[in-house]
Amino acid sequence: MNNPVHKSNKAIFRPFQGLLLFLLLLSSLHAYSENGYDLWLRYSLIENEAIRTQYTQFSSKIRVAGNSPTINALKSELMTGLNKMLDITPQISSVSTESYALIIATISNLPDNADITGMPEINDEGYIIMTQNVNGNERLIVTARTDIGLLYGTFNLLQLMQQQRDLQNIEVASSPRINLRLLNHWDNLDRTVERGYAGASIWNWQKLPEYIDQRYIDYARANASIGINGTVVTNVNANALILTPQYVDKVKALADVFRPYGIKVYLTARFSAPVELGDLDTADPLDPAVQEWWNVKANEIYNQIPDFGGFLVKANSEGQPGPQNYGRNHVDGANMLAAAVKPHGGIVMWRAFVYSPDEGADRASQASKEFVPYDGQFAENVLVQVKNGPIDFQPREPFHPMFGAMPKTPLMMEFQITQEYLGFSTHLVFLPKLFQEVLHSRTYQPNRNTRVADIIAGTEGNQALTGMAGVANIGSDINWTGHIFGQANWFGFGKLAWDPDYSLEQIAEEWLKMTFTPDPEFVNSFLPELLESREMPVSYMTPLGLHHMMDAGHHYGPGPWISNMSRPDWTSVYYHKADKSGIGFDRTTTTGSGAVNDYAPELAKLFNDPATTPEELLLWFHHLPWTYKLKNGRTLWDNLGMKYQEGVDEVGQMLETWKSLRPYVDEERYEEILMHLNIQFKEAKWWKNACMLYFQEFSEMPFPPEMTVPDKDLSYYKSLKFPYAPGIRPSWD
Ligand code: BDP
Repeated sequence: MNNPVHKSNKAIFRPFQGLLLFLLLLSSLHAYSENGYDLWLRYSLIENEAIRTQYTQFSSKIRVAGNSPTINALKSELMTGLNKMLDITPQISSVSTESYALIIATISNLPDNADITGMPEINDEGYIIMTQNVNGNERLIVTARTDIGLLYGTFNLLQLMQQQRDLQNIEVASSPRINLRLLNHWDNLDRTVERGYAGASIWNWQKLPEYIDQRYIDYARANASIGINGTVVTNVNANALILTPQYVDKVKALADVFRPYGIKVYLTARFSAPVELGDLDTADPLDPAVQEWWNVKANEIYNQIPDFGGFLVKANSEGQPGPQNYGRNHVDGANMLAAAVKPHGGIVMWRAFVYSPDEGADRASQASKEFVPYDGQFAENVLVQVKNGPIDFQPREPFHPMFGAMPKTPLMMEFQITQEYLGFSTHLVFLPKLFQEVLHSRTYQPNRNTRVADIIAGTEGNQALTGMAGVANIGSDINWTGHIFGQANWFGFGKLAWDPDYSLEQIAEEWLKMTFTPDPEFVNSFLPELLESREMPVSYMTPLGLHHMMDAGHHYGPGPWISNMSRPDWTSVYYHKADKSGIGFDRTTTTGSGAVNDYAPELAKLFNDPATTPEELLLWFHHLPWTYKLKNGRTLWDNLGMKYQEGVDEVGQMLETWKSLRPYVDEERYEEILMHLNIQFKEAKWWKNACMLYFQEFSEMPFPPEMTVPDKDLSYYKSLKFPYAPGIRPSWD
């Protein structure tokens, strides 16, 4: 694209006045090009005079009380933000007098005449932002119980400013509802990222601990700005080397960078580390020598990193070692590690994503079968980390039936922010909508109105430990997430981990405003597309409850024909079960796998009957004839074709909307997003064509008239191979 108006904001004289005016308008909107590195912390200059005057007034005399690395981080963010947004150099004082226009201080440090009575209670990480009238002048107060709370409050204030919100009479009181708000990086020590689509790992292990990349600081800023307070820096498919002193030194350097921002570091623990690091010949969790090995290891780590968070463990799953290798169980394994970190205040997050050795059982039931019997047996500093659905981060799954089924165990949510099964970093998909759909699902246990969100926030079980993890989509790409809209998923994850009831519209709106522009024309045009984008891949990949039909290994593109893998539950045919009689996985009680009974009886009853199963989950629970009639009176076959087509058409529509927003977005990001949308459109058609041609071999029915007929035949789609698709685990090549 070679449009001069994007290169300069100087007037360009042309004979046609109308055109000139148009160009001038464009040029003022396109002051400079951006590469996405600044995320939602761009702090662009505020041009609205009224808003700017108000903010400048509040920024005229600032007092930030306290003195700690966190307060220093806060001050530096405030300086940067105000300087860029208002083009001023703010004066920040720590001296206590009464005449400040903006006061940032913990509750115990507030001046006598600052009155916060009547504001809702906040917890230790929460904050209050409010204005007060002192002698006829408005004063802005940011207060909290702790310095971290103040940092969160300041970030929030800066976000309100970026959104150009009127701060007059503002009253915000906000506290996180979940304690552990963590990113999980599936990053390997060689800097490859399992299921990473945004370049290499941001952790430069070779240069650590001495070399501190500016990215580490910006990573911490971005996370703190959305309330994320922990990070697991290594892959769940773990490498024992990370536990050696050489690497712990490097992890310490990261922990030192993150600490002022309230972010704790966690590591993945390879269960066989005592053997692999050459010290013992067993990793049996009941062996006292093994227990002692972990105690010593924990001491070593805590000596270096006193606030180390603890361990995340993937055990006895996909080839990872675990207690079952020694005839022990998950409780034995988790509790042994928990005992090692307990004296230091650490925790263990034990993953429930397991593969049973019994391949005959329904994969959807495996975790429930293995874990539910252990309810109440885990040590008090253990959380069981459960994926949002019972299979594996599919475009749509019902919520995981373990939520609600283990009332005596703290269950932690695991979402996937990286888009392994959702088009990598090429497809625009607003995941917060998927996350909230799960969080708001009713479990019916322990109570009728209990939702998944209530269980993970601990309100049902009164548990002390609560947590939510997101598998990060972050890499060394200049824009962090490969696709600029991938940033919205990182942002939205943070907001929902803070409050699972945060409004989706608000998340989308805040992010659009801060990432692009608060111009209502722009925001109002793209907001509906963003919200709708969650449903698009469901329609063009796996509609009506279909799941796990991605091509094998790398999971890039359609592979409904995949049938020959070392485990049947890694194949697509295992999941869709298409044959001449119909399609879908029968999980009902009488004729199927019985997996419906992993849910509360109320739900099992609904899911047992196709007539009462929500249509979007129909083929998850039922194997139905191609001619089965859906609510619209059309056959299942026709509906499949219509859904696939709908997904394609909606992407096409989103692409057109984006094109219409060209005047509002700088050239670089506009073009990047446009190119990605074009790829998504092409790939949506690929999915539709490949799947419908494949299923037609079984249905033997003509495509519904609504569907565009594929322009290639099935053998073409089957022939496509992608040996170098990104994100694949090296050992799975
Ligand atoms: C699967 C991924 C695999 C992960 C695994 C896990 O394909 O790379 O290691 O999940 O969560 O979705 O452990």
